Amino acid sequence: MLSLKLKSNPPELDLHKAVSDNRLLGLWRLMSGYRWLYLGAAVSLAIAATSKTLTFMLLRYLVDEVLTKGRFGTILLWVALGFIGLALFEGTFSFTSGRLAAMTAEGITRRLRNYLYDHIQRLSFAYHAKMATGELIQRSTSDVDALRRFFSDQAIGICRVFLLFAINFTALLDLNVTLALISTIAIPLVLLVSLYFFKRISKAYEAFQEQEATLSTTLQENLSGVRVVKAFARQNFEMDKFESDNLEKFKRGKHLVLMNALFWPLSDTLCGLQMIAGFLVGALMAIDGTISLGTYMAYIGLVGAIIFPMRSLGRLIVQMSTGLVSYQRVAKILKEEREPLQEGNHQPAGNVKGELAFKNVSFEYEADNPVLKGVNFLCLPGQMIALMGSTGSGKTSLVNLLPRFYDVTGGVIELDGVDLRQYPRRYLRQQIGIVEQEPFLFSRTIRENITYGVGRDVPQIEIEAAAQAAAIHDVILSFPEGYNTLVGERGVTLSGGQKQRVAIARTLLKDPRILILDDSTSSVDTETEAAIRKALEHLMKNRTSFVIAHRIQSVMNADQILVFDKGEIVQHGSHADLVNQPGIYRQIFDIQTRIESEVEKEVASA
Ligand code: DCP
Ligand code: MG
Repeated sequence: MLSLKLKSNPPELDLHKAVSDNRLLGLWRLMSGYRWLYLGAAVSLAIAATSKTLTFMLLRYLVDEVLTKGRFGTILLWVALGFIGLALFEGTFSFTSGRLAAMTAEGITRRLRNYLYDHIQRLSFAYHAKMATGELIQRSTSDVDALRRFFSDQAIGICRVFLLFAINFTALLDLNVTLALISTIAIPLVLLVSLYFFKRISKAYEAFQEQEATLSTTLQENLSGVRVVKAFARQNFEMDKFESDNLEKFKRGKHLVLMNALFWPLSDTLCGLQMIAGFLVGALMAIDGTISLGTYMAYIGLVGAIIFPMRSLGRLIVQMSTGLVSYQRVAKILKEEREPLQEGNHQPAGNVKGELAFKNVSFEYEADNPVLKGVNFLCLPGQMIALMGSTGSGKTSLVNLLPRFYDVTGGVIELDGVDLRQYPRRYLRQQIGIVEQEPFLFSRTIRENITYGVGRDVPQIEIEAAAQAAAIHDVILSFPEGYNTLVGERGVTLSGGQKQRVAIARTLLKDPRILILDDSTSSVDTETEAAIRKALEHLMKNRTSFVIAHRIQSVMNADQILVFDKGEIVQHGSHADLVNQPGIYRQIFDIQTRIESEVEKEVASA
């Protein structure tokens, strides 16, 4: 039964609901499904501890009742067997207890890790925009590991402390009441010292973890931004920054170690003094005959057994602070609301038609800092809308409203006459395809990257058709392993234009009704641009398309061109309309044609 349970997956638990501001309650809930197992660990521990204590009691019996009274013979054999039996019991059950505690801890953290991974990818865009990746990684690795230690060592350790204390104190009382009380006199003192350090070490550990998160963010950003670092030859600057973060971590680590270094000898000294006092009193009592020799010998063993938990109690209380801090840090993520994917009552059976109406739309990331203001336009199904405008004018923000990465803060966007907010996000996102300027490809095969969003087995013919339409098929075939070539770290590195075309193939396969192309052709050479433009024309056919571009050539064929400035539409019309009126569009047109004709002239003269 036990092994069955262990092999299967961890029991389901909605950790978002189970999270609590009360850390102990939260940890208790985290154990759901594992409490019996943990109880098993505690019971095994109790058996092991009792066996150990009984060994000392048996020792007293041996000295006082057998040896002193000169009773040899079979009784001696029984006593010997008793010692062996108790030793076996102690060994077996303390092993079992450790195993069960470790299994509980592994199970709980495995479930927690899986849940966190899933939870994090379901949080909103806004959350990911403000939360550093390194911080999230730190919390789902190092902090989760601290929680594992909490369950496998610390919580069961506390349990052990109380068990050992209760059992051995009972045994001590049985030996001699005065002696028992004298041997535990320092306990309140040790507790006080522990509590004093608990708070300080908690704080020091929290500061340390925070700094470690900062450091891993720095590292992670430096690695993903390594091109920029190299291109700007900023290695020294980055090194200095890392060094100063690292120094700060070192300082905080030093403080943490100092706190521990102060606490442990202090509590050890208290415990040591306590032990010596006990031995002295015990010896005096044995000399003047108040207690027997056997009692004194058992007492010496038991004192060790009762001082040990006292010593570890302090340590455990202090170490537990790390588990509690880590719980708090993980709970902060668990507490975040997920982005609802299904919410919304308008879900047409088939695809949308793709008519979009922006009615006085405004949007802000932060209160009182509008990024879009009073945006009005109507886009008919299948039309191509081009967005132009200086950087930061709100183009990306506008298209991010369509898949509801963010929701409008004023006005309304209607899709086929229905408020966008009535559509479930999941459905909307199935209807919309996005090709970003620097598309992200996974470190998987090209085939997996192309079929990423489809969610079914796609026949090779379909994949190749999409790749052909995206003008990337021939490139893929030129790789030794064709469609099975790995992309990224362990495989081929694709150029920006190639990546884009893989992304276009990916979007073609998805076959969305609405298409968003963000800056898709601004960063490639003319030949690639021609190939991409052809691929894009293919992609845009019969779909409502939003194209963000900087080149006039990319937007000339659009049904409507919207020119943005500071979040407002300042010009709106077809290429023919806009080129004939004064304004930003005409200026861009003039500049670009002038540059082009100059380039042509130079090429001709060369
Ligand atoms: N902004 C923000 N928070 C975000 C994203 C953007 O506060 N998560 C701000 C930065 C800009 C404004 O919103 O001031 C508009 O940003 P956009 O990304 O929408 O701008 P564009 O896409 O028009 O600029 P570019 O052409 O550079 O892509
Ligand atoms: Mg943008």
